[in-house]
Amino acid sequence: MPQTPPLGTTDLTRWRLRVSDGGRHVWHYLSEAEAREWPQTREDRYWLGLDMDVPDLPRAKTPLEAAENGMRFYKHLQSSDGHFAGEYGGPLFLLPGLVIGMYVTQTPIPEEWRIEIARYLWNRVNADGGWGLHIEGQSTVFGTALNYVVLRLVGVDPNDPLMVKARARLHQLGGATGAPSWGKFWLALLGVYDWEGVNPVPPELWLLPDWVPIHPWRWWVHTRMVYLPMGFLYGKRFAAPLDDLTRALRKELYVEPYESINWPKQRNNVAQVDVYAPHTRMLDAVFALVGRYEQYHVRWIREAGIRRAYELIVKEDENTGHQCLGPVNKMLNYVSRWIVDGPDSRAFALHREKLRDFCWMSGEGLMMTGTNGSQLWDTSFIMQALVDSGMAASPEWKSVCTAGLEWLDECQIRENPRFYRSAYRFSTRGAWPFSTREQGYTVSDCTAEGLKAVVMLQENGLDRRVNRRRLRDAVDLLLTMQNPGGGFASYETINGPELLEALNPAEVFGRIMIEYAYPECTTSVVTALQLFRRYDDYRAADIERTVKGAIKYILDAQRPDGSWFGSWAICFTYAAMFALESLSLAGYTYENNSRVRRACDFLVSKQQADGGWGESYRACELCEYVQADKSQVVNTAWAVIALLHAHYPKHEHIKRGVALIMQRQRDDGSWAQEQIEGIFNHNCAISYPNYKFSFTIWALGKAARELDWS
Ligand code: LAN
Repeated sequence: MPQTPPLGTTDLTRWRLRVSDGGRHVWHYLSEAEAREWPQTREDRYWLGLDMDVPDLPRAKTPLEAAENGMRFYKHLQSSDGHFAGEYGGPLFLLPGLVIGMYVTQTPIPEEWRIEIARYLWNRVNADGGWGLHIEGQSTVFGTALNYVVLRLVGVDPNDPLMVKARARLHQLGGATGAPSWGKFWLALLGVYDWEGVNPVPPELWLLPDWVPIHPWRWWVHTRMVYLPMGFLYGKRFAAPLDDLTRALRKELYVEPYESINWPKQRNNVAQVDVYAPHTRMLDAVFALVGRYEQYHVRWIREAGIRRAYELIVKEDENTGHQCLGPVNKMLNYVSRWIVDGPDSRAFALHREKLRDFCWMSGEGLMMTGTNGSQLWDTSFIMQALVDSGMAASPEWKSVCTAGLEWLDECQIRENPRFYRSAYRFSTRGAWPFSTREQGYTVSDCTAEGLKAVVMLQENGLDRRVNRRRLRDAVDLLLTMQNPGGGFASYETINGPELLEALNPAEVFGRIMIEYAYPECTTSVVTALQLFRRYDDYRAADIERTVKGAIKYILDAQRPDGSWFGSWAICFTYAAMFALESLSLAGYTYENNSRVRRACDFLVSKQQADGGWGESYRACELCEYVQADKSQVVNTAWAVIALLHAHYPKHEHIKRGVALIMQRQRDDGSWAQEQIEGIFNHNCAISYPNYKFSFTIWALGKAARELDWS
C-alpha cells in the first residue's frame, strides 16, 4: 500500500456526530472556531478511533463484574437521545452509488468527504491492489472497477501509486467489461459503459396486473425497490454527458480500446471471481427474449412503464422522508428525481439533505452505510441484555435504561405508510424498524426485538411510556407476518413463487428474489409473543397457534447435524443462539429433547482449543461451518448464550467460553474490534461493531446469573 492517503487526511478532532429526529446520524466537519464551541464527545472519539480518555477499571474477577465493566465502557457510546449509534459499513459496492450518483447530478461533493472517501478506500485496499464486494472479500471486478471510479471522481490522480496498482489488478481481472450487472449499470449511468452492454430492465414489468406470479410487488422488498428506479433509468437510457474525466475513464477501465468493444456480447460477461449466483439457462433465455422485445418495443407502452415507475419512486421517497429503503435505491431514486424534478426542486433538495444520513465517518475515513444506521437493532439488544442480566435493577444503569426506553418509545411506527397499498407497502402500524422511524419499514424481527426491549424495561420498574394499545398494535402486526410453513421472513410475508429465484439477475447475491422464512426472524417473533403474553391475554389463542407453527418451522429448519444456517450474521453460532432460544421457550432442553442435544453437540464440536468459537464469513457463502483462524468474542458470546438457553449440562464448556470473553476484555472494559460480524444475501459481509458489546455483556450477565460460580 502506498505510504500516504491519496488526498491526505482531515483533522479528526474536528468531526462531530449529531443525532437528531429520532436517531438520525449526521457527521459534521467543523471549522476550528466551531470545534471550540462544540466539544467532541467520547462517543465521537470512539467512532473516530481517537483516544477516549476513559479510566482503567478494576480487573473483573467474576463474569458479572466483567459484564458491568463492559457496560461502564459501552455507556459512553450511548447517544444523547438514548439510542446506540454505530458504524454500519462493510459492503464496498455502496460508495460507488453515492459518488457516481452525486457526480452525474452535479451535486458538489464536500472537500472533507472527498478526502476521507479516498482515505477509506486506501485503508481498505487489498494487498493485490483491488477491492472486494466487502471489506474482507477477495478482489473482484465489481469492487475494483467501481471503487477505482470513485477514487477518480473524488479527485485522485490516475498516476497515484494506489491507482496504478488498482488499474493493473483490474486489467488482470479482465477489465470492467466483466463487471456484474449492478456494476455495469452504474458505469452506464456515468457514461463509461455502453447501455448496449446491459441486460434489459424493462419498466413495463410494473404495468403487469398484480395477480401475475412474477409481478415485482411479489419480490423481496430490497430487490424490487432497486429494480424500480433501475427500470426507470434503463427505460430512459440515461447517461451523463461525457467530459474529460469520463473520457479518461473509458481508457483506464478497459483492457481493449473502448470503441472496439462488442457491447451486446458483454451483457452476460461476468468475471468468474464476481459470480456467486450464476445466471440460470432460464434467465439467459428470458434475457434473449426481452432483448428482442427491446429492439421492437412499443413506444407508448415503454412510456407508460416509465411513468408508472416514476410514480412509485415518488411514493417511496415520500414514505421514507427521502431516506429510502436502503442505500442502493436511495441513490437510484436520487438520480431519477434529478432527471424529472430537476436540481432546484424541493424533492431533490430533500433527497440531497438525506445523503448525509448514509455517510459515516470513521478512523479509517468516510464510508457509505448499509442502511441509515442500525439504531433500533443495537439499542434493543443492549436494553435486553441489561434486563436479562439483572443489571437493569441496579441504580448505576437506571439512566441508561430510561434513556433507552424513551428512544424506543419514539421509534415505534404509529401508522401505516402515507402511500400504502398503492405503493405495495406492507403494514407498518405498531412496527419497529431496523434503523429509524422515519425510514419507516416494518421488519419482523426488529418489531419483535423492539417489543421485547420495551416490555422488559417496562416490567422492570420503568414508566409505561408505551401503552398497552401500542404493544397490542405490534402484536397485531406480527401475527399477520407468519408464513404457511410457520416461519417468519424479514420485511413482509413470502409473496412470490420460489421459481423466481431462477430469474435472479444480480450475479453477486444469492436468494434475493423473494422473501424466505428465517430461523432468526422466526425466533425473535415467537419470543416476543411469548413474553407479551405473560402480561396481557390479548389474542391468546392466536398467539398460541402462531407460536406452535413457528416452533414446528424451527424444528423443520434444523439440519441433520443439529445446526441451523444463519442468514443475517456469521453464521451457525448466530442461528443456534436464536433457534435454541425458541426451543427453550417451548420447554425443549438438552435434558428432554434429542434435537436440542444434537444442536448442543454440534456447537460444542466447533469450540476451539482456547475455549472460544470463531466462524469465517465463508460459512455463509458455502453453507457449511467454516472455522475462522482465531476465535471471536462475538461468536463465542452467541455460542455461550445458545448453550445457556439449552440448559447444556456440561458447564465447563460454557465456562471456558466465558473465560475467553473475560480474557479478551481490555482494562477500560471494552473489547477490540475483531472480524466482521454480519452478512446478507449469502455473500456480502457487513459490520455490527456494537455486537462486541451487546452480546458479550449479555452472555456474561446471563452466565453469571444461571451458572454456579462459587
Ligand atoms: C439488513 C440489516 C438487518 C437485517 C436483520 C434485522 C438482522 C435481519 O434479521 C432481517 C433483514 C435485515 C433487516 C437486513 C436486510 C438486508 C439489508 C437491509 C441488511 C443486511 C442491511 C443491508 C442490506 C441491504 C439489502 C443492502 C443494500 C443492498 C442491496 C442488495 C439492495
